[in-house]
Amino acid sequence: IDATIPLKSRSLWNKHQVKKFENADQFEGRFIDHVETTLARSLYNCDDLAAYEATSMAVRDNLTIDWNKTQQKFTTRDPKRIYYLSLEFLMGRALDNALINMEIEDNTTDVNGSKKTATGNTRDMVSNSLNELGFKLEDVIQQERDAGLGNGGLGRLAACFIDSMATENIPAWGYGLRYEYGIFSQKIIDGYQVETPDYWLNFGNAWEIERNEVQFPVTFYGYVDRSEKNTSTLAPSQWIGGERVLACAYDFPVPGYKTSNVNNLRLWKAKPTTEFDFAKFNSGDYQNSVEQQQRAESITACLYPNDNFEQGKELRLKQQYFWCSASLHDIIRRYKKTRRPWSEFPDQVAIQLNDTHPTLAVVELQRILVDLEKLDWHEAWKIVTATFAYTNHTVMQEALEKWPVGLFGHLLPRHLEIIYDINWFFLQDVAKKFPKDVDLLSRISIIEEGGQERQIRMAFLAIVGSHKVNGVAELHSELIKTTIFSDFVKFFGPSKFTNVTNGITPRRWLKGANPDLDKLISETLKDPECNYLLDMPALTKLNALADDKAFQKKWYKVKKDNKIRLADLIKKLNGGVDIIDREHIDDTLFDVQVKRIHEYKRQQLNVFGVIYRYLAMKTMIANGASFEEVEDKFPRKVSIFGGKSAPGYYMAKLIIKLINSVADVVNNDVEIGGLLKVVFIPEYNVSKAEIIIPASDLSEHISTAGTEASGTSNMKFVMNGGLIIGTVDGANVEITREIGEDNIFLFGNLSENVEDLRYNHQYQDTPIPEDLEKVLAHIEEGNFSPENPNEFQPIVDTIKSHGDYYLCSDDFESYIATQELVDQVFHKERGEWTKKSILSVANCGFFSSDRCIQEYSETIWNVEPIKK
Ligand code: 4GP
Repeated sequence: IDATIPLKSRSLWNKHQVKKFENADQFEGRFIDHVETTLARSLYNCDDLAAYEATSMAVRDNLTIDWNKTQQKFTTRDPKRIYYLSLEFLMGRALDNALINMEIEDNTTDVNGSKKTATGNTRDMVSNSLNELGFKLEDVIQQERDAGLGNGGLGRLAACFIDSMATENIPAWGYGLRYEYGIFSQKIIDGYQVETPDYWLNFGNAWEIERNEVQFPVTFYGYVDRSEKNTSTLAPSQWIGGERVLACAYDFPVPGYKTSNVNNLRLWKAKPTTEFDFAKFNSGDYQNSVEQQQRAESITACLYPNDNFEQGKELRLKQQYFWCSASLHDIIRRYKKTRRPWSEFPDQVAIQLNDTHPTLAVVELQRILVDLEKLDWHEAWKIVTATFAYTNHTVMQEALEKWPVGLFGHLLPRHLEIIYDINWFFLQDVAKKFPKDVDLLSRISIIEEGGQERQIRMAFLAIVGSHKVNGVAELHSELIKTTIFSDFVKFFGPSKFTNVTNGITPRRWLKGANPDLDKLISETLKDPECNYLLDMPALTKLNALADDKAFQKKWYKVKKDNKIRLADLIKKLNGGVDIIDREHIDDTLFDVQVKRIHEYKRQQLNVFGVIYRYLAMKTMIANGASFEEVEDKFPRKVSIFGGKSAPGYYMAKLIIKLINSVADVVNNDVEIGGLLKVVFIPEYNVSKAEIIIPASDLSEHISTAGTEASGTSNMKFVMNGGLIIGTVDGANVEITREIGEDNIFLFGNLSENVEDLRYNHQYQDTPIPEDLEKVLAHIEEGNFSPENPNEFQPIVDTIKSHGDYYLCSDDFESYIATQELVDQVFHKERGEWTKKSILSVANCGFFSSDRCIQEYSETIWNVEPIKK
């Protein structure tokens, strides 16, 4: 639609040009406007929730104005665009982040009559205004529900990336789904995880703009017309669809830091079409046809709550196609406005596949080009493969997506034909290149044969359909080349495969989560405007202060205050009763493991370590040791856990119960005099992470070597001055390189030994270390489950009887020895500890997600930032 305003009317539009608030007074005006009109409230009934909504809408108004300008600029300059397709965007809260990122230019003048610039302190200004208006920013912020549209690492990475793309002035949009229900909320009842639905939109959502004008029909089921003259699957074909739904766009402005660039996150919601099924109506089945229409909305109702695991449900595939189809049509509509030929599409459009979830976009683009745009098959395929790039996030078999061809072909008959054709041409090329290697064809085929039913290997399809494939940390990127994708390296050559080590946004994870540390850093660097957040390597200036006693004191004060803030949260969650001993908070090591609960992440190893410590303390006491002697050997420590288990993951749920049962025993044992405490924080999410991470002295990243692709919370902890105990896995490797091996506590077997160790467990009965035997025996005796002594037997069995797949027994002794070293440095060499903490922050610059986006831009997308 061309809805341009005629020239003669434009002066009127310009006269009423909407303006951003640029100072406190204007913000206050906007705030009251929204309270009294948008919210229809008044000064007599404006509570914190209304204040949150009004503040958000005032801030959103500013962002929207910049959003419009940004999009107009992109339209005029017509740069190459980046589209980041992710089924998950784990955004957390938006208001505080927007206040940090948003710059305003204060248009009030100072005493000399010149304009004051109030850059970088929008948050302080809004905070003062809210005070004047009768509110506290901290309380107002608390009113916001987390946008939990993701499971864990993969979804949070997407959220960090869109922040960095906006900050780096990259013309990029994110595309995802607007789930009505985000990741479930976790209650802990009697120690067990109980899931309840997260209807996060209960109070509306001040950050979204519903775009009723952007709607695309999406079709499922049906059949392909293969009448006599339409026999070739390579020629334009007609798919006669069955079910039809509408994809409606909801936009979320994504502000960059210290730039007026505001990018877009477009999320799709499924709605029924307004088309009426006359056949049903005529047969009198009105009720049924309404119900069928309503079913459309179920497509975007809920996020699948699995992390590193694929369930293979039809509705999930429906979600994927719905999202890919709508996004591609939107992308193409925008491209077509430039009136360029199809051949230039890959020069103007780069699409990044965040894992295999959006791989259908590859097939959908081929379908659009061949069936609708009538391009020659091969010409189309050239365009497709030059457009897409694929990021792999895991090597674990159970997480690799596969779809049975029956289910797939029923839902998407034309797409199945196209996949067969893609595979056919691909296998021909493979056979040509390696004519003698007959096994290769079945290994490398996009279609897996041999099982009960043929399956489509989505990762293989993503590789064949992309021009670049990347892993997310060096070790991981090497592993995918030598294991799951080795045949593809052989065929395509190694240059198709690359690495971009993950990163995190320092705006949310340092300035937002840890305002005191941000303040200390900006004062120390004499950088009151916090420009360092755009140039994290500038933090290396802190190296010079690592030994400075006065600086160390200020540094530890920040940590201590953050520990108090966490102790407050834990107290609140515990019904107002303190678990952590306030008096000794300085001498208590906060040892944290927060992440999804998964056997490969080995929370069980951590609990075994806790039980070992507890039993060793009890033995000392039984042997007559004094409190001081016990404290000397096992100084004060609180082990903090948090994380959700997939609802259907039996073993992970049992691990949660074990942690809570151990906590019950340990925390109530007066004999150990409070030297050890165990806490499980329920409902771990982004906003809880923002309180937990800055408070850690030590955090645990202890996955079996070779299983954690990267990890990103490890980076968050380091950026907040927490030390790490970890295995040589994922990004721990690069963290060690950047901050120095003296500043990280590494332990355990290396990934190259994992296969042999597993083999030994299966065929040679590897002995279990004595200390671990004792721990397991204590569990088996029912000491943590007196009412149901066998409750935790399955956990013990994984190690004793089922081959200890995650190698807890192989790493146990070095884990315990390393924990002893941790105790020693924390309790006996505090200066050294604080030095390590300072050095961690000073050298964490590499882990800014801005660096990731620069790497993707240069090596994969071939795109440059848009300058002002
Ligand atoms: C996760 C990986 O497990 C984690 O190591 C990585 O840091 C993160 O992706 C971001 O790259 N993978 C998943 C998944 O969440 O479901 O595959």
